[in-house]
Amino acid sequence: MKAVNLILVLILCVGISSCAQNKSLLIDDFEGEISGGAKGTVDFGSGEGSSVDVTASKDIKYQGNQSLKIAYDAIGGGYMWIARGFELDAKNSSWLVKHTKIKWNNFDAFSFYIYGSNSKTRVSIDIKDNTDEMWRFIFTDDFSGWKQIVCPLKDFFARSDWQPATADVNGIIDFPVKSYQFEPIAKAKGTFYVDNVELIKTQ
Ligand SMILES: [Ca+2]
Ligand SMILES: [Ca+2]
Repeated sequence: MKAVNLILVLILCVGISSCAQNKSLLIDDFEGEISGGAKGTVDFGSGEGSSVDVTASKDIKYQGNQSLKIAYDAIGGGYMWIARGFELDAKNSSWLVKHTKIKWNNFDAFSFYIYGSNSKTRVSIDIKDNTDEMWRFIFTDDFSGWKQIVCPLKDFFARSDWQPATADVNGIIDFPVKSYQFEPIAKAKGTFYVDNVELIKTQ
């Protein structure tokens, strides 16, 4: 009986450890209303001549009924942001999971499903940490169709061009992360789509 118990314990341990390695947490899926403004579900805007339009896409989607469609025109000297998360101006832009309820130590990367058009546009993905410090990861739209973009936390770098006035720039990604946002880097014009956003464990 002891040997059988030992085997059962071993099987259980292997099961638990493989579950831990494959752990992922869906934090955004872009189902439901997509809208801007103070009561919007997406916090987005632009300035200095750049423009952006954010809508739901029912035809091009990775999962569910829709994805987030981002049509951008980024000019030199302009700026834009498309953000989801907490403590944003758009009051209904929360993720599926409250950031303060997430066990951040269980994950080491953000993952985004992006539908590209091989435009060669470089797109910034910024995250805002718990000291309002902005961290940046950049991917290039050099693919067509859906692709999982994995952004290891260790590969984010603190933005040197701009930080919020409220930021404590302490050089550490402080948890919980509050929000993420996209910004295509000028000069660029095109469209990309975003669906399932997950926190994942890569190692
Ligand atoms: Ca979706
Ligand atoms: Ca920080």
